[in-house]
Amino acid sequence: MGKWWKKAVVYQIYPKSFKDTNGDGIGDILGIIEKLDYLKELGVGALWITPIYPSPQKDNGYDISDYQDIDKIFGDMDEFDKLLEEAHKRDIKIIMDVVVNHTSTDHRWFKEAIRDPKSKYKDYYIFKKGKDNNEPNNWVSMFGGSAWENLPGSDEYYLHLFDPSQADLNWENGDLRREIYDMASYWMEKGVDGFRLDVINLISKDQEFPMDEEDAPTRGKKFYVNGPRIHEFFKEMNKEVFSKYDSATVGETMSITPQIAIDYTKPENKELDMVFAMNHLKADYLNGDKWTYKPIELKDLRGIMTLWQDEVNKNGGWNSLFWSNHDQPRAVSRFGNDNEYREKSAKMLGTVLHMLRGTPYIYQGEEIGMTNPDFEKIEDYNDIETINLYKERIKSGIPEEKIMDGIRRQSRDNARTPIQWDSSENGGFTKGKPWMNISKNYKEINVEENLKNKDSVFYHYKKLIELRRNHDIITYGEYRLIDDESNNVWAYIRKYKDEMWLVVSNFFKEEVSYTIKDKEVLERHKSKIILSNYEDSKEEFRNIKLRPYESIIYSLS
Ligand code: TEU
Ligand code: CA
Repeated sequence: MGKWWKKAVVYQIYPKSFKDTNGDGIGDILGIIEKLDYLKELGVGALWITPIYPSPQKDNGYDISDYQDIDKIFGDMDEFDKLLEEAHKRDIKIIMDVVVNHTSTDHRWFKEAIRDPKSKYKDYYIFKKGKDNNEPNNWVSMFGGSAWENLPGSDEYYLHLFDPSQADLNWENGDLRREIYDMASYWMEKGVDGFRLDVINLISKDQEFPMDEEDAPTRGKKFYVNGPRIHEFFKEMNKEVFSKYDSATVGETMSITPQIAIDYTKPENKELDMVFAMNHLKADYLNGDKWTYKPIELKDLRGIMTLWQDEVNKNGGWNSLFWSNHDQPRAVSRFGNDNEYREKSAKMLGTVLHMLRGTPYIYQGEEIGMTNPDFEKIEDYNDIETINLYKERIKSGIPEEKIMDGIRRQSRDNARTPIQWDSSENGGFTKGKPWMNISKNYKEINVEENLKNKDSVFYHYKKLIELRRNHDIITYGEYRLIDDESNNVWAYIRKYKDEMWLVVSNFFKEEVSYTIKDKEVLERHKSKIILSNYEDSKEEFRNIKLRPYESIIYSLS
């Protein structure tokens, strides 16, 4: 208890698309500084900034070529120092994003490893000899194709779980680990407040590098996710770096269960503070395929999120709460209604998430209800995963319209269009040509409009953040689902000391009559509305007529 990151709301910035100040069409550090007052007005306690280190930008910065500098497209170290100072002046913390599972093949270590096979840097990566003129094993890359890249003119391959330009690091090597810890300490000494650690549960690989006998689309995964030495590496990193600071670490993780999350985040284990678990973001995958759509069943979504609330909370771990990030579609388009009920459903989603137990993350633009852009053609997309997928599926004969339908729904670019600041050209994001097209709806949906209208999504988010600041029940209270039957309503309570809050939300556009059957709730007789997305919601909480996407927080006594 008492940790700052348990009370804070974190706002994720994808700098490329946040705010451009020099007209090159790419958002920059000065753009973040310019908008700090806006973020202060929203009330967030910390910013998570996706990678801004030098990078060839093949994967928008998740391909780092120098860990201890700033990419020129974003600015320089003086500007970064200024950002730190200006953020701290406003009581906003800065969480850096770092990728230590792999580096760009433009990193000096990798170049040295290739240039001089005897250099110590060779063992910083995972080079293996091929087998009978084939790859060392049959693992596949998360971005399609083999996970191994051949060094031209040799029988050697290096491992890349992502793009061939992202070479996996060899965490078995103690010197490499030392370099990583020194690098992280360098940023901590500068005054940053923590790290988001990219795909951090992939760093320990099974050293046998076995063939995967199962013919799954993710072949190899079981040999590198939550691998043999993972706890040892987390503990070492914690001891060498984070234990020395009042910092927050949040690990991005893949394929985990609540039990694994607890093991990573239990304070006494001294590993990570929080993890991002993606389980609830697969509710619309048909048979596990991200690109084939299945309508979301509220029961599934609520069930997964409740399981995480129950298990992790009871066992001393800590959840991170999020609907979206830079790899995901826009929350309102995916879980709400981005037409008629855009504002209502965006507010409902905000309420449901922010009243859960854990640390909420807001992805830039979510606070104004930004939507997926619905781009027409593949040329409008930029993301490496999307482009590879498109090529792969065209080759395998899948009709283009079907592929594009999947891309429109699921492409990571949905989240990466520039922030819509106002109704001027390019939504006020840049005076130049934006690196990626802005969504066509920027004239209606933008920050300026939101700030003018006291009833906007922005002010709803601001209230949710304020509530968290002022009411310990949100941070520390127990969560309990009071109904796992309803197909359209998610109703839960929070309890702390003698306080009880009830959160009831309609996830659909059809009106619904909802009757509370929970005994403990019915023992309470008086109610006060803490927040609703309708002006005239009624205090009667036992039988509620919920209008489209209506979402109400009651305090019961
Ligand atoms: O993402 C990890 C990851 O594999 C998925 O989230 C992926 O983006 C996608 O959803 C698979 O369908 C992290 C970063 O968040 C992402 O931006 C990077 O591209 C990736 O690691 C590699 O560094
Ligand atoms: Ca710029």
